[in-house]
Amino acid sequence: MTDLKSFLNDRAPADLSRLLLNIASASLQVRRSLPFTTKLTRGVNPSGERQTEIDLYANEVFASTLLATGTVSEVASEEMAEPRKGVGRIHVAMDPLDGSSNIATNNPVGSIFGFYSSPLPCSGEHMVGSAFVTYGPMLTLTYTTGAGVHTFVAAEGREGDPFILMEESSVIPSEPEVYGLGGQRSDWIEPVERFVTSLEGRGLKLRYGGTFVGDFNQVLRRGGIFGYPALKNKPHGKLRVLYEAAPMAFISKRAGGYASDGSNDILSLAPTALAETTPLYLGSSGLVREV
Ligand code: FDP
Repeated sequence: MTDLKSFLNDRAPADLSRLLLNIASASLQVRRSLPFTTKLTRGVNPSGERQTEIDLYANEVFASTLLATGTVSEVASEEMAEPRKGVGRIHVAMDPLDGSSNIATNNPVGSIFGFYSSPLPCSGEHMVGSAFVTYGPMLTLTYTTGAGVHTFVAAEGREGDPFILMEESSVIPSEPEVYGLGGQRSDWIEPVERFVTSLEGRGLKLRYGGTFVGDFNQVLRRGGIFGYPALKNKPHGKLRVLYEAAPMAFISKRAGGYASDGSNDILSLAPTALAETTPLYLGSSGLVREV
């Protein structure tokens, strides 16, 4: 069994390795608290969404853990109006608890991290790595530092490093199986509606759970496409470029897939605000290019 620490040792730069190991151990702490901190607070995040206790708790755990590594220049978060400053080289943008509206119904949730070499906000062309955690039946950490997408799973009862290698060098399967698109069908722009009708005709299965991390993870493992499209009443979509779209686009592309806003590569977008949103389509390259 290969553990995360020894796997990272000769495959990733030292500062990214340290970040990933610390994210892994902080995710254990977040997972332990998930069942007990689910209430809504009175607060809203910079995108105007009501925050839950666990949004704030996960934000605190990850932000303080990352800053304490000494490798982080700043941490920007979906849950904070301003980044927190540190002393290292890497700029981190994170969604500490993705899909938190799913907690009340006990569906999987996740955490997303993008690692950048430039001050935020900046384009995805400055990404040096990204990662996501799933809190589902398994606690997994999927990451790339540029070469290959690798997944580790937390194994209960292991001393030291509990994360063991589950899948090395993932590639999105060439035969697409699933699709999932956010928003109401009646609000989809016409090309998206036409595309989905065509996918249904080709026998792809609808799999939409309402947590980006969980929904994208299915596409990564089974092939297909996830989208939160441009809507008639929300032309810029819902998902945030820095905190959600670019980190997952980086993983999608490193797993042989693609990610687009409908016209441009997601990683070429240069947001001017931390919480800027974008339409997003990602997964199997052929399907993303088609839509
Ligand atoms: P949530 O609002 O629960 O935090 O990040 C936003 C997000 O979840 C994504 O995880 C998810 O893909 C999407 O919103 C779900 O939106 P809908 O409720 O509109 O389907």
